[in-house]
Amino acid sequence: MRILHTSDWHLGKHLEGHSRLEEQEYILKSLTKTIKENDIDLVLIAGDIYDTSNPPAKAEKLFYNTIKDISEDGKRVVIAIAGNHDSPDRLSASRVLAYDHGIVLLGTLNDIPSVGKLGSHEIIDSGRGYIEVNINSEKAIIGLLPYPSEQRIKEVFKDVTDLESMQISYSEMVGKIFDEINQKYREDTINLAMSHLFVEGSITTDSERPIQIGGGLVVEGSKLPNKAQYIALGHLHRPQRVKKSETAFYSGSLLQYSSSEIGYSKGVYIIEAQSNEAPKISEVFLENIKPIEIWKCDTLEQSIKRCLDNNDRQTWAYLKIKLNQVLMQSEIKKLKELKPDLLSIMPIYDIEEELQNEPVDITKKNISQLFKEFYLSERGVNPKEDLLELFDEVVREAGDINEA
Ligand SMILES: [Mn+2]
Repeated sequence: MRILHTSDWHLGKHLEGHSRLEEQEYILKSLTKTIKENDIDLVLIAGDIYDTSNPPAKAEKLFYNTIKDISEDGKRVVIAIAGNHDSPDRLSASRVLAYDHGIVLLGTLNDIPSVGKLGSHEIIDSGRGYIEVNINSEKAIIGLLPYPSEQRIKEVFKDVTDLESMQISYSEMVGKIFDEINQKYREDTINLAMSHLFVEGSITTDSERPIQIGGGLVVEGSKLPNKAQYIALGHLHRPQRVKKSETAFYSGSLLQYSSSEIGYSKGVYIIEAQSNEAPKISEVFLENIKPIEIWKCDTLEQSIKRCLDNNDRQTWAYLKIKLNQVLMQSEIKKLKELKPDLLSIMPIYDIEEELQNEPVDITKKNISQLFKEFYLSERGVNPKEDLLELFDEVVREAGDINEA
């Protein structure tokens, strides 16, 4: 069986107010071509299909058109699960219609796919967290755990009355589901799993909405189903194999979604799997049609030239300019006209550099002076007089309280 693993499409996502839909459309066309050329039998989409729980109509249209095109009237099986950005109900709303096209859409663990026809293939068995499919006379058991939010996973264990007293952690709850999945796997089947979660020790970027804040929703690698031959994960936008695991991979996002994703290529994984054998895994890179760049310029003139020179190039750019005075509105307007794909213009004032280079003995400065310098280094301009007065007032009041 030839499987393709992708995730984190984030359809409808904006970058600093700019739509990425055109790029998403282009890359999905090219991905569909890759899928067809490589004779893929099964496509796994590991969550974050959309960027928000209420995606724009254009994003939904792009998703439906794409999966319909990929499945080629049910010739190929496509399975998509909800990520932390998706609304589970919205993603799976059309699931009943989708089976005919060979498509399985799963919002939560409570969605149990129906046994029966799946395009030209068949779901032979299903239950909480798994399906068994027959695709071109090869059988696969696929563990499926759509984004297990804390609330959704607790829901699963609501009958376990002494959950609180057992003090069972999030990682352990997820582990219990994966245990159930592990027990379904057989020697005569291709054994796979797919989920959308954060596995301990993985590398993050700036464009994921963290689900691991405070360490609460981190899953230990040892909890993943160890009998799975391949585990397709979503959430992290940098493609990577999970630390200490031979079988679990994040495919990464479809496009660069932040400037922290500049240094490496986006991709998908193709897995050639047979029962009872280690699968062959290869990475296919996705074209970077409109890269994000950071331009550092020493003067306004240099910035204007840079915008002019790159006007025709397909690129997004964060512009950083060294300045010793505030940028005029007319100058900002001019730069944006020359390069409409400027994501932001960040002035770097010389004063800021001076502040950074000079060791400061803060004990020798009063708090009002420190506030003024901090404001200047953050905003690039001096705080207004009334703001300074307000700050001093707050400091005075805090002082009064402390003394009281
Ligand atoms: Mn994501």
